[in-house]
This record gives sequence, C-alpha cells and structure tokens, in this order.
Amino acid sequence: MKLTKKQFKQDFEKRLSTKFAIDIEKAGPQEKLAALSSVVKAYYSKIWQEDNEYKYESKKKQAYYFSVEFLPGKMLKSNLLNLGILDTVREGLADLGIELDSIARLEPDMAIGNGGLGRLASCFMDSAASTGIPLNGNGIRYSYGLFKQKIVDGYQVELPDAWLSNGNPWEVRRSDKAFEVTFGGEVWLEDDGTGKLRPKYRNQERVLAVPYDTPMVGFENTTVNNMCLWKSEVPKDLDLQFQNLDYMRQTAMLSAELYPDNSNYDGRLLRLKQEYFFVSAGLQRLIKHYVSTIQRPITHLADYVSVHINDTHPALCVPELMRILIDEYDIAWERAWNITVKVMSYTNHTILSEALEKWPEEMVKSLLPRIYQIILEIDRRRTAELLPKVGAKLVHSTRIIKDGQVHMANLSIIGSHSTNGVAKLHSDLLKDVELHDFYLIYPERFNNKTNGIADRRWSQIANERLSTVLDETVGKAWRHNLNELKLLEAHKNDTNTLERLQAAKFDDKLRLADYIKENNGITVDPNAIFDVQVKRLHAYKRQLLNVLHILKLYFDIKDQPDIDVYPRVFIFGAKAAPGYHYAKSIIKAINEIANMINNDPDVGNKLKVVFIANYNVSKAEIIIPAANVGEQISLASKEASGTSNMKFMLNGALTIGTLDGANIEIFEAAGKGNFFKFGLDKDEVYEYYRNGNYNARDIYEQNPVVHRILDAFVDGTIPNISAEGPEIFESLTTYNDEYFVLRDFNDYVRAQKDLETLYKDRTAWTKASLMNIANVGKFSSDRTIKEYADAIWHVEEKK
Ligand code: F55
Repeated sequence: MKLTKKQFKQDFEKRLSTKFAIDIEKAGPQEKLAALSSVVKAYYSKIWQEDNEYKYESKKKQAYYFSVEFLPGKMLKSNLLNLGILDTVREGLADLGIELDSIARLEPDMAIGNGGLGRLASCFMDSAASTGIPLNGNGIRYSYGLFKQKIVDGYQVELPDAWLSNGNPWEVRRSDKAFEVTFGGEVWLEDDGTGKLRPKYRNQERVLAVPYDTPMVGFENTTVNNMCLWKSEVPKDLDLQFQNLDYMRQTAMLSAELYPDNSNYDGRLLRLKQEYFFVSAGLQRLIKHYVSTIQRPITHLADYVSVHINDTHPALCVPELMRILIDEYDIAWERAWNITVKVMSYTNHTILSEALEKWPEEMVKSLLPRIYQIILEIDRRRTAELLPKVGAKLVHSTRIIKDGQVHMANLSIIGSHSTNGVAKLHSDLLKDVELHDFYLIYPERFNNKTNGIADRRWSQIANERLSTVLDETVGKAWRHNLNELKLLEAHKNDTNTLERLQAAKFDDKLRLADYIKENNGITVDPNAIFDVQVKRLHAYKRQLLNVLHILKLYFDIKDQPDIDVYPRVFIFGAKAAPGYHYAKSIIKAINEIANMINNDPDVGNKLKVVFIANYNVSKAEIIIPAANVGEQISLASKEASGTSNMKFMLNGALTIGTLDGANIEIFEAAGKGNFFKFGLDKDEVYEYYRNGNYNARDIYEQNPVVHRILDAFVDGTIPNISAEGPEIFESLTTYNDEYFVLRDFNDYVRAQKDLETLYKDRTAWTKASLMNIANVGKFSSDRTIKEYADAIWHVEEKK
C-alpha cells in the first residue's frame, strides 16, 4: 500500500488521542503499541474487505487448513512488512522519538502451538496469502497458549501464557457467525415417515462456538486470507442458574488451554472434545458459507472446497462432513462418501508410533454418539467392499477400528484422497514401511510435500542486516522469490561480499551476546563459534548427543590446558512437555553442565554453554540469525522433516546433521563441503532394528572416551544431578540407548572436528555459508504451498 511518513504520523497521533485521550509525550509503551496496531489494522482492513468481495464474486475454489495448532509469533512487524510500510512506519515513529522495535517487542507471541507442526501451519498461512492462494485457517482460540518456561535451579518450571490479557488487536470477533457443537447424550435412528432413517437426540451437551477472525496479510499484494479461531461459550438461551456453574466452567475449559505435547499422544477426553469442537464449528461455517454465497448444489462441494487435515488431530473432519451431508442435506451414503474423500486431504508429521493418535471406542461412543455410528459404518462398508479385493490381512491391518480403538491416521487416510509426508525421506518411509499396507491399497493417494519456511519472517524481519547485504549484492528480487538468491553464487569468490556477510553475522552475534548477557548473566565472545540447537526437547532429537560432545571438549581442555580449540558457545533452547520426565532431566543436566563449565577458570572463553529459557518464535528470531552452526542431529528416520534446519540455512549457518528428514534435501542443495554430515543413515538404523543387535553397553565398555563422559553423570563430576544423572546414564547403558546416541558419537565428534577446521579458515567458511544462502530457495514455504495448491487442493493463485 502507499503511505507517506507524514500521513502515518498523523494517523498514529490521532489514534492515540481517539483511543486513549492522550498525546505522544504522555503515552506509555502499551498505549503506543495498541495505537500502532490499531492504525495498522485500519490500513489492511480495506484490502481485506475488497479481497473478501473478490472471493465472493469469483466463486473460485478455496482451501481450508484445519489445524489444532498455529504458531504465528508476533504479528506487528510481519503485517508492516507485508503491507510494504515497514520502513515508512519505522521512520515516522523515529521522528516522533519512538523506536519501532522497543514497541514491537511488547506484543505477546501468539503461541497457540507446540513446535514444528504449529509453526508450519503459520508459515503456510503467510505463504498462501503472499502467493495469492485462497487458504482459510481453522483452529482453536486457546485462552492460554503453550506454557512459558522458566529455569529455576536448572529445572524447567511451567508458567501459564495468558497471551490475551491485554486484548488481541488483530482479531475480529464475529458473534453473528457462531455455531453450536453438541456432545454426549443419546442418539437413535427413527423412520421419518418416508422410509428414511433420521437421527434423534436426547440429553446432549450444547456448546457455542464463536469465531475470531485474524487476517493473514499477503506480502505486497492484494490478498488477505483469514485464520478463524474458535472460542467456546455457553449458548445464550441456556437458563444458567448457580447449579450450572460446573457446566459453565466445563464449557469455558474447552478452548481454555493448548495441550502441551509434542510427538507424544495423550488420550484425554478434553482433547478429543477440543478436536471435535473446532472441526464441527469449522465445517458448519464453511458449509453455510458455501450454501449461502456460492449457491451451488451441495453435491458440487468438492469443486469449490478443499479441506486439509493437518496431522490426525482434525481427523473427525471425515465423519463430521459425512454427518452434515447425510443428516442435514439428505445425501445418500455413497454419494456423501465420494464427496468427502474428494474434499479431504491429510498430512502426516511423524512416524513415531507413540505419537499416533488412537481413541478408545467407548470414549468416542459416549462423547460423540452420532460420529461414532458414522465411523462404524465407514469401517463396515469399507471392510465389506475390500475383503474380496485385497484379502483379510490387508483389510485388518488398515482398519479404522481395531482392538477397541479408533485409529485416527487410518481414518484420515481412508477418508481422504491424498496423504503426504513432509520431506522426501519421510514420505518414502510412509510408503515403504509405516503405512505400507495403505500404500498397497491406495498407491495413488501417497505423495510428498517437502516442508518450507515463511522466508520473509526469517530473513527480512529477523535479519535485516543480512537482508541489506543480499540486496546490495544481488538486488532485491529475492525478497519476492527466494530462488533469486542463486545469484549469490557468482559472488562466492568476491572478498568484499564475503567480508560483508561476515560483518552482518558478527552484528547478529553481538545482538545475541547482549541478550545472553542480560538474561543469563553469561559473557560470551562474539568471535567464538555460535553453535545452536533449538527445538522441542525429545529423546529422538538427541540433545544428549550434543551434550556428550560438549563434555568431551570440556575434558579435553581440562586434560590439556594448552589445547588448541577454537572458542565455542553452545546455545540451547528447548521446552519439554510437562509430563515428559526424561526430557526434563536432560534440561536439568544441560543447565548443570553449563554452570560447571561456565564457572571453571581452566576453561575461560574456550567453551561456554547457554540455555536460553522459553524458546519460542520471537526468541528464534534473535537466536537463528546469530548462528554459525545449526545442530540437526536426530536419529536418521525419526525427524519427519525439521524446519529450523531451513531457517539456519537461510541465515548462513552451516548444518551439522544426520541424513534425516529435510536435512537430506538441504545437503543436496547446499552441496558437499557446505554441510557436516555424520551418523547412521536410515537403512543402517533399520538394519539394526531387523537384527536386534545394537548393544550400547559394549560401546560404553569399549570406548574409553564414552566411558569417562558417561561416568561423569554418576560419579559426582557434574554437580547437582544426583537424580537426573543416573537416569540418563541408565537410559544409555542399561536400557540400550533407544536412539543410538552412543553409536553415532564417534562420527559426530569427527564431524565436529571437520567443522572446527573449516571455521579456522574464515574465507572458506564464509564461502560455505554463502553457498547455503544461495541454495535455500527450494525451502521457501511459497514453493511448498503452491505444490499443495496445485497437486492436492486444485485451487488457483489470484492473478
Ligand atoms: C503436537 C501435538 C501432538 Cl499430540 C503431537 C505432535 C505435535 C507436534 O507439535 N508435532 C510436530 O511438531 N511435528 C513436527 O512437524 C514438523 C512440521 O512438519 C516437522 O518438521 C517435524 O519433523 C515434526 O516433528
């Protein structure tokens, strides 16, 4: 949009006065933030309205992204950037004596997601708007987002995240578009007099779902999409006396809290309730919209609407759409089923079996009696149809209802026309191993969509210094099309470019060093290698492998005080699920090891370890630009894709990583020599599984370095871990090291040495860093979302 500095200043001052009856001199920071956000909202509202009108009139097909999590982070700068007014506003504010960043910092992170899956959903929302793809988000407006993490005595402590306490300037509550969602009670089928069976209900619990729309502003275009988040309320007509307080409380609880979990399924009733809540509300809204504005017969739904099931959490989309078509629109089963399968598509985000969602049949039956009937019928018909075609074995292994449980992945695959993994390796494993039986039955449904990142946030917003260097080197086209960074390759021998890349990195490291000084009280040398591992804490991600290597370096320094090691700062950020005991023990161990090393005078600046508390999107925006090295060290086959790996690459960090998830594609893109690869590959891992011949204790006993490091966990070397040390020690020795940490240790150490050697040659390192940036184009989520739009949803970009 067009905006002059003068106009902006007028708008801003006026808004302060109309909103708060105050002038700039007297306004506090929160008032400035609120006024600024409100001005920005006014700027995009017109575009939003016009785009809505365009969508109504053109009647083009739209996609709906159903996700129980979104993780947008802060919105202010992203909205300013996308509106094309970031610089104007920054300068205007500066004229008024206000620093934009000091205000922007105050916005709470919108953290209604756990990790990669939620963040991916938000990258997709950003990229869809920016590429003109009509994509509507659909989720839950949790009053409390993911817990805030504090570190007390080295332990993780969880605090509530009341992100809405100062209001949310971006959302629009649409009470007129509320829908009811019902739970429990009894359902039976009755002849309606025409021979047709209709469901009758008794004693149902009713909940009102109220939508809050949050605009997703496209980058310098005319698209503004919508992310609809549902809040649960008590229906207005309910006569609520004090006896019903409990009911009120329960209703409010529905959208109160995000379940803090990652890669671990946790079968709590309230969670199943949440899943049905936003699925039912979202589908009701889209059907109503379809009927009233598209005004085509319901049987043509699949020509106008595509619904995406992001992981299995929204899998109830399948039976709920069936319910609406059959019970509310009188469509015959077969026809309803064909429509449903055409409309639905599904993404799988994990192969970890403990993460696969299954619900006890009894739970589904009592909470969602009609949905349960429909699932039973889907399962019954499919079984009858396929038995003669594929045989009992395949039918059984792929059944939705098995062993008294409803298998949500099975429901999602069977009820949709597309199942995709999130990186090549992951999609291959789904086809060849984890979902092989489904692949045999429905080969045409399987496909890959390698993840991507909303590159503008991770460069233009998070790393302005690097962005300026890139502009000056290859022009500005990369800001619209990340593939343009390929032009950088022509500059890889250009000393001036390399020096400017180094200078930008140094500035970003200074910024992080300041943050660390202020928040951790640790002084770190910005000339040291900044080696970063930031992601949720999980055994399969192997933060522990990183820790063992740190201990190796520590003992090397202790043994040989004059040893020539390049100074390193190891930086961690990780939340553990509150109930994941082992992960919390690792956090404690990292913090105690950090204390031990950082305060050891023998170590000095050679080695520092920093645990940054409360890792979230806005922390990532400070940490990742400052990284020299990104740690992507999961056991091969376990990390479906990873997305921080792409953010590091974009910011010129080199990856040390296994051949897992999207690392493989990053390695191919960056080129040999620009990526430190180590460890078992997926075939070797599977070979161990087949033979059952992995023996971690042998490694402990035969490798003196490993032996000494592991002993440090139990012999008092590392202080204050008398409970956690033995637990970790035993997980590796007695319990045979589930994720092959010890098996990959030596090769990891070797790769770390290679990395250090390259870093000592500053020119060679910076060249490798440049090669990473130059080849990151593929990992823009603009590319990913276009692939979804073309190949799965069949929706067109706005021209
Ligand atoms: C959240 C809740 C439950 Cl119950 C289960 C899983 C999660 C979750 O957050 N999963 C998650 O983040 N998965 C990650 O998805 C990313 C995006 O596709 C992948 O890059 C990453 O490999 C995968 O672990």
